[in-house]
Amino acid sequence: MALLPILRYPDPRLHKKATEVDAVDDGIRKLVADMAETMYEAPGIGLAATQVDVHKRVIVIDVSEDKSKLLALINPEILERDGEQVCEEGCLSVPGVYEKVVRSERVTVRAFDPQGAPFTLEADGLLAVCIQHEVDHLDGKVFVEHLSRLKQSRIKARLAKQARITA
Ligand code: GNR
Ligand code: NI
Repeated sequence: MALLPILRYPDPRLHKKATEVDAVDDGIRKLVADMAETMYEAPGIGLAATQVDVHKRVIVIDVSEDKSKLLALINPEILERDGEQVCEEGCLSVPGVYEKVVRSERVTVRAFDPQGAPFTLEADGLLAVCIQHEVDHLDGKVFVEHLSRLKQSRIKARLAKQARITA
């Protein structure tokens, strides 16, 4: 297992569209294990491969209280969406920024597990938010892109300033 460095917004690599995994092999299983370790260590409730500069359609999620329910989704596809919810979101690639985003309340997602078996999951609440947030990453979209242009430029300016201070 290994901890992977997480890309920080605004990094152009966060806007690459990830490609489908064509075979769930040991390389993908190692990526899932490393991403899970990186997510738990951060700590976060989800991580998309895009955030660790691997542009393959792989996400890990664990929204459980005791961090005991790891979900790995390979080639996730949102088949159905329903309703609306507003959640204050954060992102490991946008540290220190928390903003309300409107998303679907419920989603049905189909994906492959690390054994290569297909499964379908119905999710609502925070899990549904997290699935949508992570699938956005795979499509090159960071949550701040759901906010107004003004908020986006303020966030960019703040993070650039912070990067100068910590450099
Ligand atoms: O750790 C995370 N918390 C979170 C809170 C509200 C909505 C979405 C998230 S996902 C985030 C981890 C992350 O950046 N995943 O891409
Ligand atoms: Ni994120």
